[in-house]
Amino acid sequence: MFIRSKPRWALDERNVTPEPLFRQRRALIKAAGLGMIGAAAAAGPAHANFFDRLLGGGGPEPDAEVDPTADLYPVPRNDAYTPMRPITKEELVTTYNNFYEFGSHKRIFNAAQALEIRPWSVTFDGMVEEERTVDIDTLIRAMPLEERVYRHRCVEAWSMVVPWSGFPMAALVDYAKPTSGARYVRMETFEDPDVATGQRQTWYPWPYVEGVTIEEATNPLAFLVTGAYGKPVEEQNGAPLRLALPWKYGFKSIKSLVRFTFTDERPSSFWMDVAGNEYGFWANVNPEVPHKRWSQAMERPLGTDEEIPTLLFNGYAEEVAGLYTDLASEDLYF
Ligand SMILES: Nc1nc2c(c(=O)[nH]1)N[C@H]1C(S)=C(S)[C@@H](COP(=O)(O)O)O[C@H]1N2
Ligand SMILES: [Mo]
Repeated sequence: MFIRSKPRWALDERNVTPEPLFRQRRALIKAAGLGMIGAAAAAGPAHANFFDRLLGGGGPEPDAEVDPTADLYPVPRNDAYTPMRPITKEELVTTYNNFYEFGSHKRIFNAAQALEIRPWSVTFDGMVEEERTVDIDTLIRAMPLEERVYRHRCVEAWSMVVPWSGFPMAALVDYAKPTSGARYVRMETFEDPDVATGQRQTWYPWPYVEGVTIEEATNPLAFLVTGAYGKPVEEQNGAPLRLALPWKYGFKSIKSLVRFTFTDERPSSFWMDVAGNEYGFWANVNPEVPHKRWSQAMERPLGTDEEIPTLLFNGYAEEVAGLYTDLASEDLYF
C-alpha cells in the first residue's frame, strides 16, 4: 500500500485551536471515552453525524422548505473578479466548515441545519440616521445581487474558491445611512444556545463579533453573501447573510449576521477576545508574517494535497493595498 506521509505544512487541530480550548475539548472527549470516535470524525463526514450526536451537537436533517428568496437565483456573475484557481467542489465547501456556534471542529454541517433562518431580521444601530430592524427578505430584495468567485484563505492555512452570490457591502452601508462620525462597522452573529450547541461552551465570548473600518466596508471587494453555487447559501456557510472579505483571514468573514452597529470606536472581535496575542483587528493575509504558532507562507487548497504559495492580501493587493498606506505603524497582518 502506498502510504503518504503528512506534508510538513499540514496542520492538525492541535496546531490551530487555541491551546486552552484544545485541552478542554480533549478532556471532554476523554471523559466521555470517545477518543477513538473523535479520530473517526476527523477521518470523514460519514462518521461526523454520530460524533456530533454523542457530543450533543446533532441536528435534524435538512428541511425541505423552499427558501423565500430561491426565485432570485442564479444571479448574474460579475466577471471583474477572477479567482486564478479552480472553483472548489461544492460538496467540500458545504461539509468542511468553521462555525464554532455548532462545534469547534470541521464537521458541523449537520448540526447547523438546526438553525432557523426564517423569520430572520437584521438590525442597524449606533451612529445611523435612524435605528431600524429589517426582515431579511425585504433586505435581500432591496439589494443589487450578483455572483463573484472569490478566494478564501483561512488563518489555519487551508483555502478555497467559492462562487458567492450577494451584494457589495457598500450598498448595505448606503442602506443603513450612517452619520458622518461613524468610522467602524461592528457586526454580530445570532445568539441561541438552544439551537447552536457550541454556544453552550461558556468559555467563549458569544456572540461572535467582527469589525471593519468604514473604508474597508465600502471598498468594492467587501461583499455580503446571501447565496453560493447559484442558490441560497446553506446554514453551515452562514445563512442567511454572511460576510466575504477575501483579502483578510477567513475568521473576519462573519456568518449568520443579525446586527450592524456603526461606531466611532474600534470594535474588538470574538477571536481578539479569545486570544488577543494571536488575532488582531486587521488580519490582512500576508505570507511573510507568521501566525504565532505556524507559518503563513503556504496554503492547501481544499480537496487537494497541493502546497501553494499564499499571496499578499490573498492576491487582492491591487484592490485593497491603498486602504493601508497611512497605517504603517499598525499591526496590519495578524
Ligand atoms: N459566526 C461565525 N462566523 C465565522 C466563523 C465562526 O466560527 N462563527 N468562522 C470563521 C472562519 S475561521 C472561517 S475560515 C470561515 C469559514 O467559512 P466556511 O465554513 O463557509 O468555509 O467562517 C468564518 N466566520
Ligand atoms: Mo478560518
